[in-house]
Amino acid sequence: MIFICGKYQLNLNRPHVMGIVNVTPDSFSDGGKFTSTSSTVEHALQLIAEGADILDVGGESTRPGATPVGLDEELSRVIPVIQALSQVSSVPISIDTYKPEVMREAIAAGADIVNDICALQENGALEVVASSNAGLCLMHMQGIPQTMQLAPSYVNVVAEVRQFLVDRLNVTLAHGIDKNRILLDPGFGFGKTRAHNIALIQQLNQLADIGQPLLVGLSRKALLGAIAGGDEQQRLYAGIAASVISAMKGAKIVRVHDVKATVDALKVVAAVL
Ligand code: 8Y4
Repeated sequence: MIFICGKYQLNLNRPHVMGIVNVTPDSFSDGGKFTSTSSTVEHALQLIAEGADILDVGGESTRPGATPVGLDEELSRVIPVIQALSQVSSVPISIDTYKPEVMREAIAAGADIVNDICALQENGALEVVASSNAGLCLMHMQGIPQTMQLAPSYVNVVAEVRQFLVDRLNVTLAHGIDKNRILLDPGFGFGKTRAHNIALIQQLNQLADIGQPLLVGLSRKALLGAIAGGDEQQRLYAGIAASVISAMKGAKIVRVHDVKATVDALKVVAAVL
């Protein structure tokens, strides 16, 4: 399976690792944009050295209950990082945003992939991606981040997530975006209970059979804490299990904080697959 994104072509015949690059105000620096940009770029280069195949740059937290950040603040966080990083990165850069203005400026600054938790449902988002050569990840979410974990509800979570992804894939294809530019993602933790998340992992093959490469994100998420215990910093081993199981069940890309450990674990998976 091939994934075309910007100037890159990834051969997804082994599991790939997307490293998470959070761009949030740096409490250790003087608060200046330059210091936070350079320390973020350094962290991103460290993730490449650890074996990351893709970097995912995000300026707004979308974890349950997080408050949204304004457009100008998001732009001022991520654009300088993408500009600097794209000069020195040897791997594709993804922009984690649902805002079409951020997508457009990030692509102009050198981003190769749009990672959209809203699956291009914001007005104008489809057009921005269609008028570029960027790759794209379409993710499922029930509700909105502020309230999505209050009462997630499905009759058949796997069938409903699958239908949503097929529908968004078809809309995207109808806008002229080539199918080898599109990744699909069940959106673990985005309006899903523990039982919903586990059903989706168990039946990940039903999503893989849509025929598009799957990206999954389970790194440090509450599901892992609910299963194995521990706070966010104590979920590494549970996260490795989740990445390994996902890759064995057909996920082509895993989005993680802990790149080195995940790269090693997925080398074992690749040797077996
Ligand atoms: C601790 C650390 C607890 C992080 C929760 C979190 C996904 C994603 C996110 C995903 C895709 C997160 C931007 C949520 N998750 N994009 N983004 N797939 N494609 N929470 O699963 O990491 S942010």
